[in-house]
Amino acid sequence: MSNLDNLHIEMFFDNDSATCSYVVVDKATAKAAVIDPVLDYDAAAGQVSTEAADKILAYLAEQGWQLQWILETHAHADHLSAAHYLKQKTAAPIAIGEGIRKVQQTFKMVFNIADAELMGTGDYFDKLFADGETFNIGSVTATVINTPGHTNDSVSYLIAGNVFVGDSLFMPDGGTARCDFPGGDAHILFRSIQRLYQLPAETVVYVCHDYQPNGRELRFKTTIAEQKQQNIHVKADTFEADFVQKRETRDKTLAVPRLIYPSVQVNIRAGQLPQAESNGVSYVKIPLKQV
Ligand SMILES: N[C@@H](CCC(=O)N[C@@H](CS)C(=O)NCC(=O)O)C(=O)O
Ligand SMILES: [Fe+2]
Repeated sequence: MSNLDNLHIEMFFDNDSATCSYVVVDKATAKAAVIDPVLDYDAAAGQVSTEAADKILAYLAEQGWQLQWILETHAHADHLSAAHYLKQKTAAPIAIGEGIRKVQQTFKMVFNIADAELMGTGDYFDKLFADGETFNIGSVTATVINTPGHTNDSVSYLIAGNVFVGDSLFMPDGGTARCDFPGGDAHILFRSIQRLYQLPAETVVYVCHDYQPNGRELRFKTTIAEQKQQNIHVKADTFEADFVQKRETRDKTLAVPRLIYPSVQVNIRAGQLPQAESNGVSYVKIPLKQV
């Protein structure tokens, strides 16, 4: 049997943040990876909970599959990651692109985090992937493609003819992700998308968010060919300058994500809550700005 026949992909949707998390399994060896797992968070109450991650754990247990990797496509700014929780439960390592160092350093400054808690060297993560690095999910080879632009650390995972692009591309009618977070750059995103567009036309693209434009049904899976023909921001023949203008114009209209502060502070720590203070309680900070 080829790698492709052995592979099973299951999507788990988080309604609150419109996030698509994935379980990718090599059925031949029963080894699995989870991509972009979500930790539930009630912002008003400051309550973290694990329903979404527990669903993934229950699914893996039911199927008899063993978690080998916890993969992040980037440090998300709109939801908390369940990576640390899943690592506690399964002992699987947490991996992300090596650009996380830059992201940690940026937000270490923004949130004034002490060296003792966060160095900005990729600490908290078990594995930092370089561009082109390969790793195994059971007997299936996965390749890391650096796709920065939405964030400095954005990567895509190419797994046996399937590519998990994080937020570098949405479904064709959703276009692309914003590039206005610290470290974001529309020029760089355009070049990352050109790299993805070099993949074979039939490569299946799995997105990390679907905001269901115009109220259509949920979609999370397309192909490189379909993206090149139909993506509303970047088609095969789109010029970089035109994309950048469209992206930057749209970014000026977007509100700050609702969960950006808690998300970033937790996710640069691989889903771990900030160190508890002397009373045993963890806090997230909000840097206040005055006009
Ligand atoms: N309304 C959402 C927005 C989340 C958001 O900004 N998502 C990013 C990806 S992390 C994005 O690129 N959105 C594109 C868009 O809204 O056009 C929230 O508050 O969480
Ligand atoms: Fe994102």
